[in-house]
Amino acid sequence: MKIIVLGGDGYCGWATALYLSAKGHSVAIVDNFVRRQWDHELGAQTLTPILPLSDRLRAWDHRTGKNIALFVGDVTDYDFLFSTVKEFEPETIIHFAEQRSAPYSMIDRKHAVFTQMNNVVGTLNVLFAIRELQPDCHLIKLGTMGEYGTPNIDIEEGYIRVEHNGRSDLLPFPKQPGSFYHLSKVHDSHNIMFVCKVWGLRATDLNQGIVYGTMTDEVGLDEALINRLDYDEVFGTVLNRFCVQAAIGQPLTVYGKGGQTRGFLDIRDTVRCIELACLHPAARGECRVYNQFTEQFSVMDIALKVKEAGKDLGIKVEIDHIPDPRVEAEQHYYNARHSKLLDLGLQPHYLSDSLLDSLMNITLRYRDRVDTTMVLPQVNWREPRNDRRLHTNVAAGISRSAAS
Ligand code: NAD
Ligand code: USQ
Repeated sequence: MKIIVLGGDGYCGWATALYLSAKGHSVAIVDNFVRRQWDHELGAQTLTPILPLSDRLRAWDHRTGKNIALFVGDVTDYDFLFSTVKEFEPETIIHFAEQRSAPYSMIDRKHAVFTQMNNVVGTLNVLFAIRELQPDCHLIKLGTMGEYGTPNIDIEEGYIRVEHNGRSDLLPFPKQPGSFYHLSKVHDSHNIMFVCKVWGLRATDLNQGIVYGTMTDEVGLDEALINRLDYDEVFGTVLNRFCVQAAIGQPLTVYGKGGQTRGFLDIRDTVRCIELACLHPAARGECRVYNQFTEQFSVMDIALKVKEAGKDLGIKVEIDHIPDPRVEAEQHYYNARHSKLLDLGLQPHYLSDSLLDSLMNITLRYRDRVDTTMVLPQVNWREPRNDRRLHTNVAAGISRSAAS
């Protein structure tokens, strides 16, 4: 299959591009390296020392004899996207190329506006390019479980049957997103659903939970192929962050009570879920929604698991409860369905002790690279920064507010 991976230099995209290339598909990566720029902006860097993309691709070619094509550019630039799709003629486009951090989108007005423009405009461009050039192409779009929020009823996979005043309909599941980033995904989902209906495009919207881990079979082939592992407060996600915090002997930063419950999955399951979606495309005019996670845990469950794993490795792990910088329910009902990818054949890697040990071992290997000033949360949902007063970069703003 000819597959374009938009955002293939990122965390999920890199692992996916290698996995699909290893399976014999013809893969092209599209990326504008903006994720690497955000690290510069924030003064952060991945725990693992990732190489420039051209070096990573050379290493992949050298190791496996497989070539991954590269198109460097911005998906919000329609001329660039158009020429890329025209040249590569993909049968599937996997769209990871968005700003994916909730805290980044909540820094201030500029970051909120940028996030929604980047994500919504990029996705609209992808939809128009498919319609104009490859109307049969299957779009696999990364959404998020956070689109649903935490309703007090079971979460369905995309749609819910509603009975109202004696009538019944199958409707999109209600959305209660918790950040400008999560909202951008809701806007995307509506646009995708709309074009499947009006233009007959085929799409799979994968509402993914929080991904953890960094190792896949392909990434593990060579140090030059190593994937990113973010631990900073803006881009680090909770389980990856807790493993790094344990490795450097800092208390785990549980926000508030830690009863916030989310869906989680191993990065090895991310790549397999994408493959399953590729191999079983949506029909023309169909907009499928799959909930892509394998287990649900509360933040406290995760903290206690990391503490336990620390014991096995002889590390004493402490847990701190710090004021929650986000506006979210700290205790709530959560039960989300996730059977459609299992029905297609997903065999999950559950969060076992051995898996946590291996993730902790990676964080221990690179712990000298950790910048401890990047760990505590500074972005506050209730108090966005005033961007008119900010003429320096965000990192400077963050250290100023930390100092005051
Ligand atoms: P990432 O930031 O590591 O990767 C995104 C990549 O897209 C980066 O390489 C970036 O440079 C690129 N990109 C962004 N905007 C672009 C643009 N306009 N043009 C070209 N390239 C652009 O993110 P990730 O963790 O790999 O997440 C990938 C997708 O999966 C995102 O859409 C995210 O919302 C979704 N997702 C991620 C997680 C998670 O836990 N990481 C969970 C659920 C959903
Ligand atoms: N949290 C802590 N302590 C921390 C970090 C986070 O208690 O040090 C809490 C947060 O308050 C939140 C939960 O952990 O309740 C998850 O936070 P997160 O930063 O791990 O994940 P989130 O912001 O939800 O975003 C991540 C990805 C995003 C993806 C989303 C999937 O960055 O791209 O869409 O996970 S989901 O959570 O299902 O929406």
